[in-house]
Amino acid sequence: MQIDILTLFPELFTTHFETSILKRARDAGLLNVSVHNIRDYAQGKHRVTDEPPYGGGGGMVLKPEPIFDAVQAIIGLNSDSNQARNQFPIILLTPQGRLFNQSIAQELATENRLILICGRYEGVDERVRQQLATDEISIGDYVLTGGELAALIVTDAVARLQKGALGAEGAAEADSHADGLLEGPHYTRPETFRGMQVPDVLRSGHAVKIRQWRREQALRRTWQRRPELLLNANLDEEDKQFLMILAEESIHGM
Ligand code: 6GU
Repeated sequence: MQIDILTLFPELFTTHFETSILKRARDAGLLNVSVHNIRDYAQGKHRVTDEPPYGGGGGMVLKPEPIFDAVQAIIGLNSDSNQARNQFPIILLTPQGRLFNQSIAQELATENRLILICGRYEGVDERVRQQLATDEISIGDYVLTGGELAALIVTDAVARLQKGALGAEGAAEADSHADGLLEGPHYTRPETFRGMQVPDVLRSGHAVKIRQWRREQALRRTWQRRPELLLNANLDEEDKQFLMILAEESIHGM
């Protein structure tokens, strides 16, 4: 997969992509991330990328031309941004976008290429949304100074879903949120730490019991912390029965 990131602050991206899983994904040829400076595509001696908004009001707005020109140069088309729009997602990172989650990450992970445009300042000229972006993504209901951290988050979530990016086969399937549930607890050595024991079942070697215990822990944790996730989770009959038990426990104040 190829990910192109357009930003006014390319230096914000250097360290993250050199570490751990992302580096492995790049080294294995599963992923290539290219960071492009929007300023390189701005015109004139001063390469202006932002200007005050029409109609007044404070702040600065990113100009459309450098962003359109950058996308066209990156994808190597001579004229028509509509051609590009049909080929792969061109995503504007903005607090007004759809709220990013694991299911959007899974959707994006199936693409061959993504273009991520990082907004800055008070915003981006509306014509970028209208004629260039095919999607708009926000990472949460709070305001950041720019889309760069959001682009890092989207890239990280998508990269680790590339086949072979994670060490263990199936590691991504067991993630929190992968099936709509939070993950249960994990333990490693030592067996006893400051008087706290690893649950017996995890040392039992009994694969079926371990699976069942983990499933129940995931259901319990989701029930306690994010009950609204259960509405869209992938649940079988056994899961539902266990949730009934949890419901009864809470009614009887256990
Ligand atoms: Cl994508 N950009 C900015 N500037 N703020 C945000 C965001 C994005 N997502 C949440 N807050």
